Order: sequence, then C-alpha cells, then structure tokens
Amino acid sequence: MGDVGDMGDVGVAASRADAPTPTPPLPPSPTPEEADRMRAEVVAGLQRPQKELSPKWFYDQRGSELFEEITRLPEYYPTRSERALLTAFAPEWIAELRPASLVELGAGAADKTRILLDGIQAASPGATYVPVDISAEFLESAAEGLREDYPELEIQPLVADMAERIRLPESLPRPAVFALLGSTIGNFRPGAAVALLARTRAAMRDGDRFLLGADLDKDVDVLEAAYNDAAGITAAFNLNVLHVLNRELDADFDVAAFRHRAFYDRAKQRIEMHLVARRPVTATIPGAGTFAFAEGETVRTEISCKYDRAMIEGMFAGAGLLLEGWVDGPDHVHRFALAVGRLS
Ligand code: AVJ
Repeated sequence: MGDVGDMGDVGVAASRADAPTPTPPLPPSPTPEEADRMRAEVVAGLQRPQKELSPKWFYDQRGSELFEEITRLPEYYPTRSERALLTAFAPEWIAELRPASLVELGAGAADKTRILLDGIQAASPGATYVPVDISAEFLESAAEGLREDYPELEIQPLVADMAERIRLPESLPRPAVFALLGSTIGNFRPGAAVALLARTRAAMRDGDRFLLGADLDKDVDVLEAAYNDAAGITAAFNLNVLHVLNRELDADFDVAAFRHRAFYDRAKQRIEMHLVARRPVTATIPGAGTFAFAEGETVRTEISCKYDRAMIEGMFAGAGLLLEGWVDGPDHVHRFALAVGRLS
C-alpha cells in the first residue's frame, strides 16, 4: 500500500458520465465503511517488510493546515515555482481555451487554483469548478470561500480518492480542463501515475485539456531541504499521520516515539519520507492487532517522484495523452513544470 500508487482499481474508468449522479451532499467523514476500509489499508501497509502508510492519510484538517504551512516555507520551492509558472502562462492559455469547466484533482485549499479561476470567471462566466479532494471538511470550508470570491462560477466540490474511480457530475460543461497540480502525481509510482492519467483521460473528450503540475529532478540538496525544513513543519506534518490513525482507528501510537526522516533516492528519482522509531515500540489498532517497531525501524509515509520532460511525455503517451504544451522554470535551481495534454 504505502504510496497511493499501489491502491485502487487501476483498470476502472474515471468517467461515470452515464451515471445519474446529482451532486451529493458531503458525507460526514469518515463513515463506518470508510473507517473499515482505512483500517484494512493501514493494516496491509503495516504488515509489509517495509512498513508503509499512504500519504493520503496526512490530510485531516490539521494535516491540510500543516501542508498549507509547508507551501509557505522558504525551503519548499514547488508551490512558489508552480505559482510563478501559472501566473506567467495560465491567463493567456485560459483566455484562448475558454474552458466551461475545471475539474481539479486533489484540490486542497485551491489556493493556486485561483490563478486559473480568475481567468475562467473572466473568460467563461457561469463555468463550473469541481474541486476533488479526499478531505471533506477541508474541501467544504475551501468551497465556502470560493463561492464568495467567485459568484459567477458554479462550485461543485467532490469528496473522492483520486487513486480510485471518481464519479464526475453527469453533465460536465465542455470544454473541460482536468488539472492535477502541485506535483500531487509524485505520490504515485510511475505505473500507478499512468493509470491515474488514463482514468482521467477516459473522462476527457475532444477539446478538453489535461493540465499537470510536476516537480522536476534537481540538485539533491535543494530537494532534501524542501522536505527537511528548519522550522520542523514537515516533521509535524509527517508525524500527524499517527494522530490521524489514533483518532480515526482508535489506535495508540506513541507519537513521541517516532521522528521524521526524508531523503532523496537518486536512482528512483524520488523523495521518501519515513517515520523512524526512536526506541522499540508497539502500537495497537483495535480490531486489527498490535504492530511492533524495532529501534530504528521505519514506516514509509510518502514518496514524491521527481521528473524530467521525457518521463512526463512517456507517461502521457502511456495514458493516451499527447503532450501539447510544456513550460518549466522559473529558474534552473527550482525547476518545476506545467505540462498540457490532449487526447491523442
Ligand atoms: C502534495 C504530494 C506534492 O510531495 O511535495 C510536502 C507533499 N510532503 N512535504 C510533495 C509534501 C512533504 C507534496 N505533495
């Protein structure tokens, strides 16, 4: 399990345009079924030789807030780099394309999205914005703010795990832009990333576009600093996943018995984040069992893959997408990319 990449029905199409799905009210999070699923996924990950937890469990209200803080850290360049690229290139692109809807996978606080939404509200008043995120409460509070700031847009938040199939609104206005920003794709191993792109592609029609924000391979010191900030926010974000397990699964992880570790694996071209047991420690998940950690043993909580243009082009091709546009920057040290795909 671990990184999101190993989860989900990889072969299932994302498009459910045929399903009669009026926008459902946001469910309380989590439902008992969701808790059961979470427990099963968590247990499967903790039973592996390299214990793993999915990074999707980071994002409760507190985790989402910590991530927001990460995006403002001096060391965490990806958000700033992506925002600079979006600011430079999105307005003209949007004005030309005049999308009637924007579906954003992993929308989070939808902060950078405002650059897109500004353009869309101007070019196509009445357009629909569908922010898709796994955190219901965070999504709903973000949607409130967006409705105030974008009265001309139809805001239809959707709670979903993008590692699985997503039920889109039945009548999504076209042309649509499907966006996956912030290098969220980096949480998926290459094969699972292609599967995610392919599911998204299955929901696309002629004239639609896919907009990907992806972090690029770069100097190891720059990469590692971004995941080992001096203020310790990334460490708190990483450790927060244990609080999430304690609350959602009634587990008893001793959070103080673990510390944060992040490093770049040059061969695999990915950052790995782990929680390291400071001493021998056990944790019990009711209904699932007790898990023992030896001193120094780790649980991997996240991978964050770093790309180059050929990799992105190859992943697009594997998903039936043609790389139509590419920009990277804003400077060599902090290089990030925006890639545009269309049906091939
Ligand atoms: C949201 C997955 C893109 O991989 O950089 C930030 C998450 N983890 N710091 C990333 C994250 C630690 C982030 N993504």
